[in-house]
Amino acid sequence: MINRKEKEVQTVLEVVIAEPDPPEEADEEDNYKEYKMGEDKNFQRADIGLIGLAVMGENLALNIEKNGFCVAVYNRTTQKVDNFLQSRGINKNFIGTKTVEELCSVLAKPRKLIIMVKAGNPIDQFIDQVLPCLDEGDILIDGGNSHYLDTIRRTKYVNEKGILFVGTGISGGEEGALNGPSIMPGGNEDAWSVVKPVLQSIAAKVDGDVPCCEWVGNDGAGHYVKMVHNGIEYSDMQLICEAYQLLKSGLNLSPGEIHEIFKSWNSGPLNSYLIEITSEILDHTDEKTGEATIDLILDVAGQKGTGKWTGISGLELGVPIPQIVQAVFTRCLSALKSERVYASAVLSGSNQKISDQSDKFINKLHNALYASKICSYAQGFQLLKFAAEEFDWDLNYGDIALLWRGGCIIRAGFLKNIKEAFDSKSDLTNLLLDPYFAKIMIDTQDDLRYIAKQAIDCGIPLPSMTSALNYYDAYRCARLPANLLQAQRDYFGAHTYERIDKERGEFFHTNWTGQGGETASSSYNV
Ligand code: 2AM
Repeated sequence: MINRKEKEVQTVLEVVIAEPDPPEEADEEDNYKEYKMGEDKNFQRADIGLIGLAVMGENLALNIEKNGFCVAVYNRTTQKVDNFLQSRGINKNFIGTKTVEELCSVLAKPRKLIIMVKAGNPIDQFIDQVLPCLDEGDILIDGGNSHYLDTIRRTKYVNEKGILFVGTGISGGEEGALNGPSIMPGGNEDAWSVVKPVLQSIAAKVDGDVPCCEWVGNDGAGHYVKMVHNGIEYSDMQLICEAYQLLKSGLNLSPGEIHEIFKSWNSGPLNSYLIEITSEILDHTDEKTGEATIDLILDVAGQKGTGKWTGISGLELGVPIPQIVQAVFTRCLSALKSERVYASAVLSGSNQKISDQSDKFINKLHNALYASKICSYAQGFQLLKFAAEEFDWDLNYGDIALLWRGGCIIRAGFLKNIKEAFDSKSDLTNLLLDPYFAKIMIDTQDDLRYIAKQAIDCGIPLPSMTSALNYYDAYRCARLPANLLQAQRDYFGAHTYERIDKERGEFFHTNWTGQGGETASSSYNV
């Protein structure tokens, strides 16, 4: 006998899962509370709910179910619920629901609901729709690509109604969602102990059984870390593309030859998901034409905005992340395809060719790519440090490196070394100052210079690697020409400057022309 108050739910359960009866003692509400998640497949109150059966939601639901949990699913277009339960969800521990009320009524308490709907307004709309059906202590988990400021706002809003909110970054695409993504949860820490068993069980694992899922921090911290992950991803991809272009246009290598190079690089310090898939992409042949697929793809890059968000945050917080911003702009430049084609016939470049034998060049290119990658991660982690200060997040950078070690798009062998760097010095100012990475930079910087020079001489664009080199050289420069910049600002705008022979914080103004007054802009603003 199913002892249910909700008649509708009973009907749905019978139709959808047709599972045996729950244990007798589970009839009462209190017993539901005691019921441990995932323990009894026959128990019909779901461990967790998932809203939004698009690609990520569907795969995530399957991942949660296969880890032993009963998942109630709901989608605005309810036909998708039926389709799912009749296809990939068939004969599995899912409960299909057709209304938000029904969804909430089948969930064990405290309710845990993962929202996988389109980022932006749809999330706010769904929150408003679901709130009346929830009780104090229930937990809403936004697993989409939400902007961290939205997550900060939503955490506060939902909290005021007595509900706990978790905004979690989930990276790894479709495959990761199904088999183990990297999960970056933030929000109300009170929710962590409740959602931890589910989230850690479905996350990617490294070193055997270490989950790539750890509590990140308050309100928007999880989504912020995911955003920076994406910014670094933009930069990683751009660096790989630059190496590809040098091998293709500089050394005139075929896709097959470049495939072999990336394949060999993947077994060294550059070992990473992105290098691995690059190698596989270059080995792919178009079925129709028999040509390398890569040569048939239009060179116009798309973007969904998370790189831009990272760039904007860097600008707002005043953190130098030139490679991430450069990667976004390089995508924008690629989009000007017809202009570029026209310009290629109008504007001349260089006739020089790469002068060295290919083996020597390829080895140096490997090191240049590695050095540039380190600079890019140094920028990403520095952005996190400034954001932690700004938003009062207690971020653990070693843990963040761990979260990115598996499951996500930027997963890479060297994140283990980044974790070690921050674990041994949690207040490390910049990754470049960690002894392990400082040594690599010192050892590889000449190769980065060599590659930059070759590209410049041959007229091959190298925006991100040269940006990395400039970052490195500027960061290690004890005296930059900003003294002149300050003088210029003071000359035309009386903006004042600090002096090397005085204490910091004391500001001076010079009457440069003898005609301006002594009034500085601190007291006089044009
Ligand atoms: P749909 O299938 O009804 O379009 C990705 O777009 C997911 O977000 C889909 O599951 C989609 O549902 C859902 N979605 C988009 N806008 C939504 C909204 N305003 N409310 C609820 N779900 C929405």
